[in-house]
Amino acid sequence: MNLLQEDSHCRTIIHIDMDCFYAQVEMIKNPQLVNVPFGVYQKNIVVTSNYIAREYGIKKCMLISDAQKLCSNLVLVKGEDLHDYRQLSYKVTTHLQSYSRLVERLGLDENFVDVTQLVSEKLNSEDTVLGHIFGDNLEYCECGCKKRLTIGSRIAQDIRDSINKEFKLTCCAGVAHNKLMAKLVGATHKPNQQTIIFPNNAMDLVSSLNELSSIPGIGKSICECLGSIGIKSIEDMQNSTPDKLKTLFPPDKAKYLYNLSYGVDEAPVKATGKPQVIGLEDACRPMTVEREIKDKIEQLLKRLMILLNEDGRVPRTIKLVVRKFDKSSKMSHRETKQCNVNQSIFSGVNGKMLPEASEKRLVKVIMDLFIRIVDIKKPYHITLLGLSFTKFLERATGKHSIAAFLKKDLEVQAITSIENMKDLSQSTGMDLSNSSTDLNTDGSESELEPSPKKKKLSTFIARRYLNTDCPSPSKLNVAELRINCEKISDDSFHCPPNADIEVFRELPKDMQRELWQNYVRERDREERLQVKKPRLNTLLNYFVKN
Ligand code: DCP
Ligand code: MG
Ligand code: MG
Repeated sequence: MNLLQEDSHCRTIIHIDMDCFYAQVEMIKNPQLVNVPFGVYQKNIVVTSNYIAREYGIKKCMLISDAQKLCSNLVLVKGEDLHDYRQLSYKVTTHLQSYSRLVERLGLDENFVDVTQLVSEKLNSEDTVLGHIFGDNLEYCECGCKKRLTIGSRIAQDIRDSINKEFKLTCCAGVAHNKLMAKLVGATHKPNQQTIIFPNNAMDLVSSLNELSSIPGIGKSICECLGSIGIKSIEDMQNSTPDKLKTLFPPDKAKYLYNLSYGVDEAPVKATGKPQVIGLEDACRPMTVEREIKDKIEQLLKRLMILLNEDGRVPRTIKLVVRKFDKSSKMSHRETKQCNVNQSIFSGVNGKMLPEASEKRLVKVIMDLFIRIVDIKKPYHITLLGLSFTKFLERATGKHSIAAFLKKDLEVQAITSIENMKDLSQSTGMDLSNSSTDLNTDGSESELEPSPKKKKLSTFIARRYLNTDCPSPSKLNVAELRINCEKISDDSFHCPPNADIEVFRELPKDMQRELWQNYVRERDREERLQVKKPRLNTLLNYFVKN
């Protein structure tokens, strides 16, 4: 089987890796570090260092003591709080999303960007390569990949320039027709450089690696498995067969791994959005009384609100993690519970702070979760508490936006449902209509999703407008939407399907029209997409359209 024939060159992928990422962030925070050798450490390990320190031979993940032997005047900066690294990391990813909606994060400092669409729009532009070219095989393929990748190299330069301008960060880029090649080739010239590889040199690049584990996607445990059937090097793998690998891995995985050894990688760049969870946890000396727990929760909540504020979305769920220490068995045990939170809690957020009353409500919600995990009538020893928010809505923009209007409507509904429950929830902001998280008997986490009810109009529209995680119209069945459409007046607009007609009727006429028109626009677009190959949407397109 000639696997290389399966290797399509139609994509253009750029891999971006920030230079000495944590160190760069520290240099932005403290410019005095720029001209001295310094390392960022966690516990007793230097996790990275600036490039001046690397000239002394300091490598990532060296023991501090070893690093100091190499460079006696090494400055050390603690890097255990990842907050600033994470913050800049997401900013970079968001920035990259203006080049393509297909941006995939890999760790904190790397992103794959599939710029195939952008390249196709620039096919008439200048085509001399920017940056280094890997390999010396000049037998170019006829499929047009040479031109596409060349344009990709110019986009990579543009991306790197813009990252530098926007964030004062330097990075490396690799340009290739697949993710594997883009990542590998980007690392061939560092720092602050970029390299392109054409497919005819892919085998040379793979073969230049020292060991199997240097291939991204082949980690330690896979290497151990492969070793058990005598595959110890990249060459061994190339001389093996997918059938042989199938004795260890499922067929798809076997083929995927085998292909990697030939530089073939069909894996798509998967768009990664914002994180699904924003959370933090703190280990602590054993806490045994409720007051200590409450203090800790208040501290955690304050820090969590800073992260939430930076993220900009509104969470629908809060989760508490508790680690209990059992004195008799000397064992620790983690338990998690979550519940929905009323959106209204976040409506008056001022900067990073929750209004005092909202904070109290939220702390009460969390303490209620705690009491559901820990029997406070009996002695307990809590050695870790964690808090996280999940299931987000985008925050409404503009006071008078439809989103803001509908968000208010959401709150009214939530409050109504709490009032109907007439108990605990009123003071706490817990939305009891969906708080039935039960601890499994084994103590493991259980996350109950809301039952798939018909969506309320407010939810439906708010999600549409707030651009959140609801199924996109593309995932809805267009025919079904049509059938469910209900005409509400003699005007030419209707209630969008799957929506609550009662609430829709309450909306001002111009909003009804706008909502209907939006729905029709989406529906028509959807139909067009079914016959046409999808046109990639850039973030810019999205905003222009909306
Ligand atoms: N990191 C870590 N533990 C590791 C490796 C890295 O905490 N074992 C952190 C520190 C790095 C960041 O992740 O700054 C990104 O990892 P990279 O491997 O990309 O390393 P750098 O960006 O620091 O350096 P380079 O310029 O080689 O990319
Ligand atoms: Mg890096
Ligand atoms: Mg990296």
